Amino acid sequence: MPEGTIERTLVLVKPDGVRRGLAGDLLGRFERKTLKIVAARLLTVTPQMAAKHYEEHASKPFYPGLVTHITSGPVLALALEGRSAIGVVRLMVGATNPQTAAPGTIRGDFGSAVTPNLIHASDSTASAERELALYFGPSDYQTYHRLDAEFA
Ligand code: D4T
Repeated sequence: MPEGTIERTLVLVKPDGVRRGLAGDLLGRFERKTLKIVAARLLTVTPQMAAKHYEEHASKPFYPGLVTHITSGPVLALALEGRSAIGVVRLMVGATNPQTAAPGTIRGDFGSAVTPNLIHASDSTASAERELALYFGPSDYQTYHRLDAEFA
């Protein structure tokens, strides 16, 4: 089985996750999985950022509610690095609808509604590049060694 290349992905703990006090628990899951935090920021997403972030959904009926939710309070933005990080994080996050997300996934364990579904994670290399650039500049990234990760 190939080990997978080192990738970076964007995770947002959405306002419902921050308001519920789950930011630390969710970040801890990624750290324990040996994903490395290479940038982090607590911020409130502006309507302009939300429009860019969710541009692919602009024509969908749920778009206004999605933008209202993501701008409703602070999010914890994380850039995570690791082998096949994009796919690994998507697996850990689970299906979009928490009611059908598998137990053991973040949405399966903690969620109950589809708009406040706790967390966002990039779904492809192209999305990760585009989304990371919305939240982080080049000087936000840190370089260090994780003691427990074989790639660190
Ligand atoms: P994100 O992009 O937030 O990681 O979610 P997913 O990749 O799992 O799901 P998505 O792009 O299809 O949806 C983006 C975002 O829209 C919300 N949503 C989605 C909603 O409020 N109502 C809906 O019916 C759907 C399909 C939740 C996630």
